Amino acid sequence: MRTLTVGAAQLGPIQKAEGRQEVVARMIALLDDAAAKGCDLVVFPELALTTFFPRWYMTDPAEIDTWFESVMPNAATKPLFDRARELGVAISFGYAEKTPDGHHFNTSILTDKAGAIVGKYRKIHLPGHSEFDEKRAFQHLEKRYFEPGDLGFPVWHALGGLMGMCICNDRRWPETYRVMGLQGVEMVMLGFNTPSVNSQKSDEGIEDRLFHHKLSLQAGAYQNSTWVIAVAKAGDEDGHHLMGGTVIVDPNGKVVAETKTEGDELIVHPCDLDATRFGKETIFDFKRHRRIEHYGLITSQTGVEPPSV
Ligand code: CDV
Repeated sequence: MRTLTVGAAQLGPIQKAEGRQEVVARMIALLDDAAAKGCDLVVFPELALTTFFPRWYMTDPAEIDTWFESVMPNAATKPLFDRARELGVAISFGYAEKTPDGHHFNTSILTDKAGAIVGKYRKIHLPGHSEFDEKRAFQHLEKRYFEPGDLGFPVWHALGGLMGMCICNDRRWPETYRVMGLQGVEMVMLGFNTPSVNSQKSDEGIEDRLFHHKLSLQAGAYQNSTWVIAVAKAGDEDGHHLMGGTVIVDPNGKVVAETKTEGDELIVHPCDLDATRFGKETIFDFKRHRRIEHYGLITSQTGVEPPSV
């Protein structure tokens, strides 16, 4: 057995006025709890340091940049890195990244147990729109504030296993898991901020949203025989409700741990990375069973093109 004890550290709402220092203090409290419960790794949500700012329409580049981090760790997050190193616990969390040459990404990182960053992922499937959309009940401006990630879907040898990351909307796309699955991924870590109502369809509420969320995670885990750790930012952020639904999914596609609240909450599960072997060596033994000669459309075409009549 190669057991990695994982803490999925859900964050409750972060209001627009809340500073990074306050949020980092909440993250450290969850980290302390996780260490006391024997965690090797703690996973936090997407854009963990701030409110989900892409709901706000902004035009001033200087104002937009206040939501971004140009160095990591920085003054606000150093206490988190320091505590993780003291405790000997690896961490993963999401933040808005501004690169030295001015690019903007929705990013997540993985550290080792000494607090060194060993993996970085930049969100590839950016949902939403880039201009103000008056038809929506609320805005989702990720395409305005971020560029699509430029690092692919890497998998890292870390923490005794093969670790991968994706972010929020990426989890709805089978390609996300399969590209990591083809690198042997044993654990996919992801954070999310999902509003509990569809901004373009008011009758799609929290029940449907949680269903689609779990459906995607469970399928991705099963079809690639990997653990999936999915961590929410939840609750009411300045009148905008985010669904919870933090879960740990095993390589059979079963939910083995789940949060009960919409606040800061830790769930812990001992994840045996060797439990990924059976699926990878039998029904999802890719080398034996995949038929890539029939998959060309997946990478040669984006939209739907029905056959001619
Ligand atoms: N932060 C996200 O990527 N949110 C998206 C939108 C579409 C709700 C999601 O897939 O959950």
